[in-house]
Amino acid sequence: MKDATPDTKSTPASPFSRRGFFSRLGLGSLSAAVGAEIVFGDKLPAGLIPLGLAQTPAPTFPGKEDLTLLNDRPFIAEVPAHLLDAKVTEAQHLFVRNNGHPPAAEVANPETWTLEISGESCEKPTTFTLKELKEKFEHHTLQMVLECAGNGRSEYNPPAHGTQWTVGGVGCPKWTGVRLADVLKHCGIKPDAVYIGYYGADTHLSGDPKKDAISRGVPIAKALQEESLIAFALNGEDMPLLNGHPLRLMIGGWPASTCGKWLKKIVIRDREHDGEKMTEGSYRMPRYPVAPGSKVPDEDMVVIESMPVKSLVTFPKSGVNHPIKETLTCRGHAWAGEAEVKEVFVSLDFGSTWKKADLEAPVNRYAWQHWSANLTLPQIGYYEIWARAVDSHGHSQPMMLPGWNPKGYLNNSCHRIAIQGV
Ligand SMILES: Nc1nc2c(c(=O)[nH]1)N[C@H]1C(S)=C(S)[C@@H](COP(=O)(O)O)O[C@H]1N2
Ligand SMILES: [Mo]
Repeated sequence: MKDATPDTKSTPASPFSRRGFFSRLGLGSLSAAVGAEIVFGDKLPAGLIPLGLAQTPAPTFPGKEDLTLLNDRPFIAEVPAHLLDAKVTEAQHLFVRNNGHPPAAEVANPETWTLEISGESCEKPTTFTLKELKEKFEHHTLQMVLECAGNGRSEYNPPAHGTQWTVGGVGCPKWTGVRLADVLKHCGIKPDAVYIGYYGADTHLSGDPKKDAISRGVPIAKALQEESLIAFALNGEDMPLLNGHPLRLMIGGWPASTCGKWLKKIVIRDREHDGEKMTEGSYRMPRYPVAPGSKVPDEDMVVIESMPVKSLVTFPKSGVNHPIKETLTCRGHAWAGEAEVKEVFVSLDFGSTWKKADLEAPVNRYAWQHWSANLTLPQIGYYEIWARAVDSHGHSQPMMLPGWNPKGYLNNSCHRIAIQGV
């Protein structure tokens, strides 16, 4: 189950947590972070976090101040569930998952940006300026969920290596761009095409220019779907630099790792794309259920396609008080990868009984759906609100964890929040 405590989570000191980040700093940097010299700093036990730091906001990024930092280099930050309450996720509340270092702002310049389409299965390799792309092809706007396949990873046990996401590696803004299909068809798709792969302008953490931070892709049929976009705007404006400005891929219902940011090149491949993080278990699940902690041979790990059914309680905020015997209208969103959400249920009694929530249709395919339900707290005390969505194939979110997997992907267990009846 997801974290039921208020959103200021404090996980054990993993190398990915804020605590882990501070414990790696030297005394000088610690003093700088506290804002004053630590007078008896030489006596500070190794790993002890000065209390003063508790008041210091985590280092963050302009425009992303409300996010919770999960890692500093590369910058990775998630959003507390209650800040995802808006139907359309605001740019400042969209999570960030970087695998490398983003390009400098001067490099991510729409005036000089180009996109190359090439690859062994491309008939007419072409390089477009951003202006040409925008002029040549029709614009489309769609609201689509972007969710990291590792969202929810922090709950798996034994722990899976990687960013320790709780619930906030997801968002659903409006994306505007040109259809990937229109651009690929313009450049000619050879009959032997099976996959596309992307390359971005970010740099590998090692600084080695020959290495890519990430270079993933999707089968050609998915690339040609009408919802697959090469996006240049988020909610009608330039997207934040951290989310891929000036150009990114948006692939609906699949892991966000297929949505290449700072998009410089798309290759049409005659085989499954073999770029960075396509192979060796990355974004792959065992093809059969495995016991927690098992080692799974690479050949039994298959590429993740559709994301699973999932939901969030975005109102009220976890940890708040609510008067007893007064209606509490709770609400949130639900989404289901390639499928549609058919029903959402809420429970106030740890899953013994469930009440059906009102559920809206998606504004378009791959957008999340809004749900709401009226609850009443019968007496003073502690409660949890649990939400559970069911998709059009009849798949339900598990109340506890889904099957363990080596990389900790696809945790779609029910979201729960805490509430006090007063
Ligand atoms: N060029 C590039 N594209 C990328 C990444 C990256 O590190 N570099 N990260 C991927 C992953 S793993 C995720 S979850 C999403 C995150 O998108 P966001 O940072 O806009 O939320 O971008 C994907 N596209
Ligand atoms: Mo991701």
